[in-house]
Amino acid sequence: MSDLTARPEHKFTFGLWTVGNPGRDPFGDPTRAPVDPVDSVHRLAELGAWGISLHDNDLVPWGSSAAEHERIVGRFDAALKETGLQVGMATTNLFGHPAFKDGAFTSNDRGVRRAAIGKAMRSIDLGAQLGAKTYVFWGGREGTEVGVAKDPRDALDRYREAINVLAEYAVEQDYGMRFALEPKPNEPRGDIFLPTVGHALHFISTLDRPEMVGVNPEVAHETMAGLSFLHGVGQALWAEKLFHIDLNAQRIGRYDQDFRFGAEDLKEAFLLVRLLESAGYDGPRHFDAHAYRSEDAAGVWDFARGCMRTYVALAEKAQHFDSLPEVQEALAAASTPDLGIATCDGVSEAEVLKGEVDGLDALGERGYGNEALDQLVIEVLLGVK
Ligand code: GLT
Ligand code: MN
Ligand code: MN
Repeated sequence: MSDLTARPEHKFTFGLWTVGNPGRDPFGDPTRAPVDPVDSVHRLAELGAWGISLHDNDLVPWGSSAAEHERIVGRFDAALKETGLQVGMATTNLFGHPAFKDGAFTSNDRGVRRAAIGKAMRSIDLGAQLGAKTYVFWGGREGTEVGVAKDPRDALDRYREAINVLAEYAVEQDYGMRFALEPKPNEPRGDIFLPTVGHALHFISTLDRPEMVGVNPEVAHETMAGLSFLHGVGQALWAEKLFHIDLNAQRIGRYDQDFRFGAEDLKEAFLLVRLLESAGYDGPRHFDAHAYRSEDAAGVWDFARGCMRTYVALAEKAQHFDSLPEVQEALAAASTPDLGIATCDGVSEAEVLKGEVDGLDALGERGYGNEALDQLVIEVLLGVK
């Protein structure tokens, strides 16, 4: 039996809101008691996590006085120091307050937009104080149900303005932070701006400081849109923009399920872990998921342990898979390594390339062995190979 115990070097992190999720849904009340963030720090450290992430208001409830703020942050910081847990990323709650009902950075109300930027600045200060080097922006309310109410071009101008101002602020304060934008297609808004990794990557290229901003893709979000998460992450890596990642599980076509990592589509989870590990991704493996609503307090820690064990197991399976000679043969039969070779030497070859069109009939004869290759993935996952 392999040892699937999580260790800090695996760089696993959890949001305070994930293990602290009380099991509320749109149809029902909480099924679990609130969790003290300090307890979450201790429990996660015991389970072998490397770090934690937070929204400003996960830690300091909205409406706390300055004195309460100081006391809460001091107590939390002491727990971090005691356990050695890091803050892998920080973010702002720009979705919970009623004022953000029409959006935060993209609200039609200029006053709301200004307050949203101010709230993010305060929250960036808090993140910096706790040592966060990555700052995430999930624009959950940045969208609309009523297309006629917002010109998407104006909304993108305002979104860009907010990120530019905040990037400038973080640089001015010398926080040494990078930003990561988290795409999502819908929920809680009917349609959200920057719905996919691809939209976000292009948006980043239009910013004042594009080098400082990357993406934070989430399994559930790309999958909700019916897209391949593997390809989304692949493109983010290719663009050198994978600054952070939200791991969980999701079935296509459902609400945002945020299930335990690996709980759905194990093959996609395997391919994802294999990609992250082989690409040398060195950021936090962040679980943005929560326990089923049916769980009690103990079930929450089963959930957290499960996310990490599954990741470790899949990383091990990926290594095993690639070490099998028959897998290497099957990859060669599929010409997988050939895709890494440049296709041509430039236009000087034009006449040769045109001549090669005549070879298409012969080229159409071959098979790619993909059935056998994919079956190897399944058999490795089933533990029979
Ligand atoms: C919220 C959302 C997540 C985001 C978090 C960061 S909060 O739970 O569903 O996907 O990552 O704001
Ligand atoms: Mn997320
Ligand atoms: Mn989600």
